[in-house]
Amino acid sequence: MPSAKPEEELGITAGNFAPPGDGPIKVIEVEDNGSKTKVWSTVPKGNIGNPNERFFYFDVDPMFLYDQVDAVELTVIYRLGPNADANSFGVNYDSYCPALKGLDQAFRGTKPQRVEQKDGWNVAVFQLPEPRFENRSNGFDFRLVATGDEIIVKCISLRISK
Ligand SMILES: [Ca+2]
Repeated sequence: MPSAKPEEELGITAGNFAPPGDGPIKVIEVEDNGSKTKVWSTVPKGNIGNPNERFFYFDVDPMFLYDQVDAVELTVIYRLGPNADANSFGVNYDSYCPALKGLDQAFRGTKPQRVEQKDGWNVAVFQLPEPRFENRSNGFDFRLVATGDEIIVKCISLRISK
């Protein structure tokens, strides 16, 4: 099962577009149950496109999808900054969906998850039907999306859906 967190990228690699690129990120240290933990945070991307958007890109080891599968499940342990739009957290991913074409296929969207703002971490589980993961999302396989504030990621993992 591919997974990633800072300094432990096992089949999933975090992308970084330096500002003012499309998806700049950095590693930060946070308090987590009394100890310091490294997590990723997006950073504002400047004047490219909508400055309110946050994108966090990921690349997946091609061996994960060497066969076509119906769907994969993406689990993200995360929180969003306090000014994030509560209904904006979602995923865009490279899909083989035959009903979509071009960029709509390369950046197929999931339904956004409603974000509960609370102390600690949220867990989001996204179903990604018809995944293709051939680097068509700006050179990556999928990206997390939110608006209004930073996306802070502790850990991310993928598995083939049953
Ligand atoms: Ca890839």
